[in-house]
Amino acid sequence: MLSVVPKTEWIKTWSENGVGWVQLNHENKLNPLSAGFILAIKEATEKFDNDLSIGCIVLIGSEKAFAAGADLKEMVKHNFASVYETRYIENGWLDIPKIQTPIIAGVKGYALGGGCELAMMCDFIIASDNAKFGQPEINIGAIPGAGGTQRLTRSIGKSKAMLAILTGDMISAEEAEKSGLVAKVVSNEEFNVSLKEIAQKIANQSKPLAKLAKQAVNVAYETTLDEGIRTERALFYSTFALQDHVEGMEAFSEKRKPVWNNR
Ligand code: CO8
Repeated sequence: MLSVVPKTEWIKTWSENGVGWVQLNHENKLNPLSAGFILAIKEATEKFDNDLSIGCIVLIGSEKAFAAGADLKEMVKHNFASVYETRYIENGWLDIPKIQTPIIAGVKGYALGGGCELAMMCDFIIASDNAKFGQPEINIGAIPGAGGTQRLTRSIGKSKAMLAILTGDMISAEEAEKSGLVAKVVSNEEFNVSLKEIAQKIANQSKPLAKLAKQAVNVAYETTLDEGIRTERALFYSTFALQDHVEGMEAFSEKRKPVWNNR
């Protein structure tokens, strides 16, 4: 593996009330994803994942784009041997789905190619009404390579995924919400406030409970229904070992809001 230097200068991070914000802040507002950039994104998200005061991570881009795909100026220099030997879409890319903390993609503008794939690696997508999704790789001599053919198909079904991947056409925010790619579309004006509210609501939950719930939902993605139901049941039983389970039950009986101890 060749060493790649993380482009930390293209990442802005801050945290507020248990929400960790990671902004893709490339000098090109289309946020082209180079190997160093994705490594910096991985490092920033992992840092928040390892911070137990953080209950929700939000990945956002610029006003123009979440990310318009692989950095084509970098990709053009590659050949088969170099992508294979440098593990071009492994370093960083394979780590983001392993984040344990709930992670939201907040998409304004373009989420194309690797950008759409990065958004789909998050737990769900909140989109501005100006968002545009797509897997246009076929138009530049490739096919999706960071999970697009798999995650898009599971998300919107074979027919719509085929249409998008074989034509390379963009999917509007409205269509993305209708087909289930996006959890919610909000107007561009209300986007920041709505995204913050959703993230805050998740960050205010019991952190271990939110992580267990995320793990259980992800099993639905990765295995059969029988196996998923078995895993869910085991994870559900495990919540009874948490102080927060006792607190949630007591708060319900006492008709008050639970105070989470995150234990
Ligand atoms: N990479 C590098 N530079 C880019 C990219 C990109 N993906 N997209 C645009 N740029 C550059 C342009 O070359 C231009 O640079 P310059 O000013 O030096 O000429 C500048 O950004 C502005 O671009 P446009 O003038 O084209 O901006 P528009 O607002 O007119 O159009 C679009 C915006 C529609 C997003 C258009 O730029 C576009 O179609 N871009 C390409 C999108 C694309 O094909 N994405 C898929 C890439 S392939 C991929 O993602 C494979 C995923 C595999 C995993 C990733 C591994 C790292």
